[in-house]
Amino acid sequence: MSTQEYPGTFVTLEGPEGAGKTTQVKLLSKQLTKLGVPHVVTRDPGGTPLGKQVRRILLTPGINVAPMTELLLYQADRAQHVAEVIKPALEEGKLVLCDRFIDSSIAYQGYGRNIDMKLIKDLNELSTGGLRPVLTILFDIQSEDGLSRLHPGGHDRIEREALDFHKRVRKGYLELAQLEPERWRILDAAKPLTTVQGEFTKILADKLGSKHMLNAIE
Ligand code: T5A
Repeated sequence: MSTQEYPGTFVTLEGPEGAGKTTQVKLLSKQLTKLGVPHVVTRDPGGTPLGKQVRRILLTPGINVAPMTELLLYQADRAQHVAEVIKPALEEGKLVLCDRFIDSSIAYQGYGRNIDMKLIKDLNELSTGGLRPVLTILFDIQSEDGLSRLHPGGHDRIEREALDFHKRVRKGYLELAQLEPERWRILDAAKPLTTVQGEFTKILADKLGSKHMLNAIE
């Protein structure tokens, strides 16, 4: 089911490590709150109490997680997240801004881990009941530059993967965006924070117009 069938609007943010999605969505949320726009900021994995526990398992360094186990844990988190947070908010007419979603599984477990793409897409379909974002913004940055923004020594299990893995993830995102240009917008996340902030709000206003007062954000 696409978000067009709900009164709310579903937007996802994607990108390689350290691209600045979390920073930007927090800034945007402050502006939306000031304007009184009903919205939900959430993240995949970890958007529910169950998901927080799954997230800990997935990201703790030193735990041995086989690629298929990893894929299934992300999908289990997602099924709960859609049922408990995303669908109810969309039914209430809210703007839902989700930090990572189905495309992270394709980029990380597909391009990164080389798991069969069709299997991942089928599992994405199963865990979301077919729910798809109306807009996905790719915060694009060279892998080295994104990784260099992260706190030294504080890297989680995925961030600690080899540079080649992260490069495959980035390449994957760029391919996904090319395959579905009507849904994706690419943003140069290497630019200074305020420049990225301006481009982010412009993309939202251009694509979604006055819905959720997105054209009123400065
Ligand atoms: N994953 C996830 C999968 O493998 N499969 C899946 O299906 C899903 C859903 C999630 C991990 O799980 C993987 C992907 C991830 O590896 P996470 O902690 O949620 O883990 O990972 P991220 O989404 O990557 O979250 P981060 O918060 O680490 O990265 P962000 O959101 O891209 O970056 P942000 O905003 O935290 O910024 C990073 C640093 O850069 C600075 C910030 O101040 C911060 O210090 N910064 C800038 N610096 C300079 N210029 C700018 N423009 C800047 N913008 C931010």
